[in-house]
Amino acid sequence: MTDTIFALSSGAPPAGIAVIRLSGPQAGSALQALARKMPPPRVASLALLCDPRDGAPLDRALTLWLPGPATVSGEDMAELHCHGGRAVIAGVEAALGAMSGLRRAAPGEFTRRAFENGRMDLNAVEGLSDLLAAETQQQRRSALMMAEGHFSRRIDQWRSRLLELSAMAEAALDFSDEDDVPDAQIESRMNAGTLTLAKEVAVILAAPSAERLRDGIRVVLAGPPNAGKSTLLNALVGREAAIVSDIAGTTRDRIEVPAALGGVAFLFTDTAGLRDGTSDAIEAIGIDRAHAALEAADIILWLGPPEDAPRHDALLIAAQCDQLGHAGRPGLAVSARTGQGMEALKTALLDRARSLLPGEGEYALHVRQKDGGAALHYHLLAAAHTDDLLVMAEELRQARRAIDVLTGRAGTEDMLDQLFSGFCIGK
Ligand SMILES: Nc1nc2c(ncn2[C@@H]2O[C@H](COP(=O)(O)OP(=O)(O)OP(=O)(O)O)[C@@H](O)[C@H]2O)c(=O)[nH]1
Ligand SMILES: [Mg+2]
Repeated sequence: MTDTIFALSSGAPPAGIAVIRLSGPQAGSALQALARKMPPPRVASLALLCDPRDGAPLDRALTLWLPGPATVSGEDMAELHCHGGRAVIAGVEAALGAMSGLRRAAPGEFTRRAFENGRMDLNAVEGLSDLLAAETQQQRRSALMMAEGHFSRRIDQWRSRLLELSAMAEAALDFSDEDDVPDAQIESRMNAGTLTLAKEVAVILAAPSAERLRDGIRVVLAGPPNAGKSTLLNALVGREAAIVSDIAGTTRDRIEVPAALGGVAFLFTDTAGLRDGTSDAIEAIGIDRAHAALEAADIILWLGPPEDAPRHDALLIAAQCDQLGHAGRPGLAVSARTGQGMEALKTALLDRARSLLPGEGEYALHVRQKDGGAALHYHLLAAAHTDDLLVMAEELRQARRAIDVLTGRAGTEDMLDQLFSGFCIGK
């Protein structure tokens, strides 16, 4: 029989209230043993919890009895909302642990059971993981949509249409051995149906990146030595993260500083000043690193001459405008010292960031989901562009497999282990 698991699901004690959750076939009998009565399902009921071993009172708590399968884990569940003191929690947990068939949950085990019982697919699990880690409102919005299953439901719809197309292909193949072909146009009708589906799936490929949303939009500050990059970085992130001096070549390494502006997560990178022919070996390494950072940048703030900008979409900054003015210098006039132009720069950054992040009612996708979507799209297109029924049926089979990977129906066990172990205990 499956173990019944329990864990403290609320935050670290001491706290006002501690929520201990149970999930598994013995959740009900364990609750009955502690509370000495069974509350009606899904109604919060006050009870004096006593240790079944000696009858000693443990705590007065609010109890919930949630019979499965309509629960988050898909199993019978119970919740004990106790006082949040360490000794209370330890006492209740010790009483639970002494019952046979009950044990402490591993990290993410409640969610793993939800996944295994088909209550959540892999996409919803990832959304939940992102929701627990969300620090900005934008991260929260996208993760919540994912956790609530918006994307999962869309994939389910694609899956049923794909199954219909597959069934048509297999049926047509069966008939093709016989002379009286029931539908002469079957291939072209199937091509059209598959192409429509492929076009819908293509939205996955263009979706904003969840990694970018989580880790921050990568903004790289670059330009010649002494341009004022480090000073500008410090002004943007609001602290002295990088050393500033009037010695050219002060910054040698990449300095990465995460910061949220206007509710959006950014990862700012300060780089070594770019110049040719330095004789300093360490500075030369720094310059190489600066080039590598520029390659991976989402947004470049370029503080040098416009003609030397590393990319045509770099945001041109006329830095130190309090001292150098901006006549004849294209770009946004900014002074990190006086604050002139700083608001305009932040607005420009947010405008650019918005195009890389999910808009209202949209969600971001992880590399895993995009890769899965790309495989699905590839096989659908291949099926849409062949008039050979055998090839079509095989491509549709591959597409079904890609969908199963996307939802986690087909997945490697170690990937799942890694995902669930990233959760906290009690989730
Ligand atoms: N007046 C004025 N001086 C500035 C401003 N920004 C930077 N400076 C000065 O310019 C000098 C160089 O600034 P840094 O921020 O170290 O320049 P950097 O581009 O990081 O230089 P490297 O790290 O050597 O490549 C320092 O003396 C700063 O105080 C500004 O907006 N106004
Ligand atoms: Mg510097």
